[in-house]
Amino acid sequence: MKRAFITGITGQDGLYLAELLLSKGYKVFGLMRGQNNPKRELLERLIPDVEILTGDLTDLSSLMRAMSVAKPDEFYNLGAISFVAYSWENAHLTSEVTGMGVLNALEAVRLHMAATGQEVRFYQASSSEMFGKVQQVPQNEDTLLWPRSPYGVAKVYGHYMTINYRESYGMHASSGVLFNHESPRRGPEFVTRKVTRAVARISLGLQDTITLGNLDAQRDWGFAGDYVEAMWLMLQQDEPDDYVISTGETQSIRALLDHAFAAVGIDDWSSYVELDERFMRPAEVDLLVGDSAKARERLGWEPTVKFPELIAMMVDADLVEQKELAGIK
Ligand code: NDP
Ligand code: GDR
Repeated sequence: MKRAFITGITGQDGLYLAELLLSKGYKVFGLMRGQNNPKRELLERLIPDVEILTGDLTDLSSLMRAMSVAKPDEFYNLGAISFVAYSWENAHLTSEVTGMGVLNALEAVRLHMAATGQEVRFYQASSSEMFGKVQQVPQNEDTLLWPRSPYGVAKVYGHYMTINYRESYGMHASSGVLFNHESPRRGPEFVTRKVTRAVARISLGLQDTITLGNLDAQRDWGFAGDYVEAMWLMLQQDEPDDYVISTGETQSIRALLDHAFAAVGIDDWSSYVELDERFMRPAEVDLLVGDSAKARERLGWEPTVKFPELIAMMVDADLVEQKELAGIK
């Protein structure tokens, strides 16, 4: 039985990845931070087969302790402060967790391998946010990195540190440069879920409007369930490498609003949407569209869910959740 260790187990991707690995017969361990993490209950209810180990990416000794219990064949480093807007307000903390946390994870793996002789394959959750200022469209593995947020800068550090450990120590360390991916499990602070949840509430008469920032930004949005499959595929290759994972199609926030409101039968959303400077960013990433030809060729990976289907899936799930919360039959 293969063993996997996942940091960020309580996040969107951690949940999907744990389900995928369990379905493949893995024994799965997940790192959970905090003394009384409110997400523990959700994790235990959704995926009771995951063994939870406590620790924090900023605490190397906690990672080493977790490694000595999990003894994983595969280490997926998904833990991060992942909300870009928050990273300006907490730049130092973001650098510690999202940047230096990768170094701690790599060190925990390297030291465990040296002490036990066990081979551990490593996955780093890199991000299209590293491309930042638009240099080239579509973006691929060779595109110049020009991050535009403290989060993006921290991810660049983690990305190059992963490459460095591969080159310095011969580690099987791969970095997935994943473009935005969403699902009904997406955190409500991210724009897709913020919109699908608000649209569900507006259609049920529970809310009047939604307040947003920049409606012109464009993102290459895919389905999280597809993207965790790519993570696993990377660690099944003989050689470690870096891969862009994307759909190759981009949509604006306006298009997101079109699809989400259409899902509840509203064609003209203008009276429901308000704009507020508070949701504008000090530096924006204007256009993301990925070229995942390398992953398609070498990993045989393909996205299966198109954008309209993804947004409809999220609105449907939010309708169910909001009805339940409001006691609507
Ligand atoms: P989420 O924000 O949903 O999950 C982040 C996870 O990181 C949570 O489990 C959180 O735990 C954990 N975490 C936060 N701080 C720490 C810490 N100090 N020590 C240990 N764990 C910590 O992110 P996603 O699931 O969406 O993304 C997974 C990874 O992929 C992240 O690294 C993200 O930056 C990256 N990524 C995501 C993309 C996307 O579109 N979703 C695209 C590209 C990259 P807690 O429950 O305690 O808060
Ligand atoms: P992003 O996702 O920054 O791309 O990072 P997010 O959904 O937060 O923003 C996408 C775009 O929408 C614009 N926007 C708003 N965003 C939010 N959150 N709230 C708003 O009200 C709003 N109005 C407009 C933003 O300006 C932006 O252009 C996500 C995260 O998952 C990262 O961890 C990951 O690395 C990248 O995707 C790839």
